[in-house]
Amino acid sequence: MNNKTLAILKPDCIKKNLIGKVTAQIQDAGFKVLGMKMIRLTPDAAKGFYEVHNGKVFFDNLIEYMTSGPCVPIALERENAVEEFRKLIGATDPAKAEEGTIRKLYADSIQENIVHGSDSNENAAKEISHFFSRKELLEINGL
Ligand code: IDP
Ligand code: MG
Repeated sequence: MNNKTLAILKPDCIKKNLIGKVTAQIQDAGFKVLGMKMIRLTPDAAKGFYEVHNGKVFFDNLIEYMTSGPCVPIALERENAVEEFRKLIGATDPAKAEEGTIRKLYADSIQENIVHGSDSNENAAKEISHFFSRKELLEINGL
């Protein structure tokens, strides 16, 4: 599978009323939305999602931020989805992100950086299944 990735519009994106603008930029870049919902991460769910960062200095703040308000996970489809989506969002630190990327345009800090994108095909599959069951994705897309 190299045609799917998971985006999450993070709490700062929702607080800044940017759901529409960011989703439009994603769709304009050729991504098809397969699934989209608004959820609130519990601390345990956020810790599970970011388990790879457990123990890092920013971990506790990251969990606090990701549970501070609603998030919008979006399952996306496009050729070479993971890599193309990472290009579209830009570097983790918006100060280092390229002009025109979503993080450069809208993010305030390395923590509050508007959007998540999967970093490998393997993680994309795992992360999509965190928020959308296979059955649900098939059903909502009419298959
Ligand atoms: P990514 O989102 O670009 O893949 P990761 O290194 O996987 O970046 O980090 C996950 C998230 O943790 C980032 O998007 C950001 O919200 C937060 N984060 C990463 N590095 C730092 C840091 O050095 N300080 C504060 N927050 C960080
Ligand atoms: Mg990452």
